[in-house]
Amino acid sequence: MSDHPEHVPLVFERLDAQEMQRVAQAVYTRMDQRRTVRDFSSDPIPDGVIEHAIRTAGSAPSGAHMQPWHFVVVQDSDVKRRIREAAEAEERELYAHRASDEWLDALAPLGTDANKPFLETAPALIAVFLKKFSVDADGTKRKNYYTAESVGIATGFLIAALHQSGLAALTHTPSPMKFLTDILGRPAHERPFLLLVCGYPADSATVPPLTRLPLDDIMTRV
Ligand code: IYR
Repeated sequence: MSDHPEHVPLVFERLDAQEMQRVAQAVYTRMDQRRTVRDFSSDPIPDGVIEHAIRTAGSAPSGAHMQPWHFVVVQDSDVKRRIREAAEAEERELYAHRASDEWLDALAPLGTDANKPFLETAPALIAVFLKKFSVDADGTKRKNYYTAESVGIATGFLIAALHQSGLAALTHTPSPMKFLTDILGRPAHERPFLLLVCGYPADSATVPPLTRLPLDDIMTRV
């Protein structure tokens, strides 16, 4: 029973223990196959796949249910080219001047540099924006809460949904990303959060031989 008469009954399906264990393991096995990809094919993405992944992202929990996110899907070649040019200009600064030696050493195993051809090759870029506040239809401003946590969770949902749908993605964070606000014409109260590059891996794609920390290193029981 709830003290909130406007609330509605929860829809929740309990699985039996065996089914839970099977599903938990299957989800882990599938998610553990996800790898960040930096070499993309230009093959187009079937209609509706990105839209559903963004619906999934939009189902994430958020502070006071303010849903402080906006997703811009970029498929136009000219806009992708402008984003690539602006991102590479920032990345050249980063690799040549802004990044410390410690940072460059940490990046070395990934084999990254200032060249970002995937920003044009990949069929879709999803620019994720964080809204410090929302503006209602009548122009009223509403403050949003825990925006970084909320948008981070939604982006995790998005990456998982793209992977489950059979697409590869790259979390790209050229810094600073103000150029995304300008090129994509977003309002000043939205802050670029990150850029997700989406598509199929190129046939020749390789990935660094990363390992994941074992459970004992990432989990403590008390
Ligand atoms: N934004 C740069 C550098 C970079 C930084 C981190 I932390 C990475 O995990 C990967 C790259 C780039 O995209 O090359």
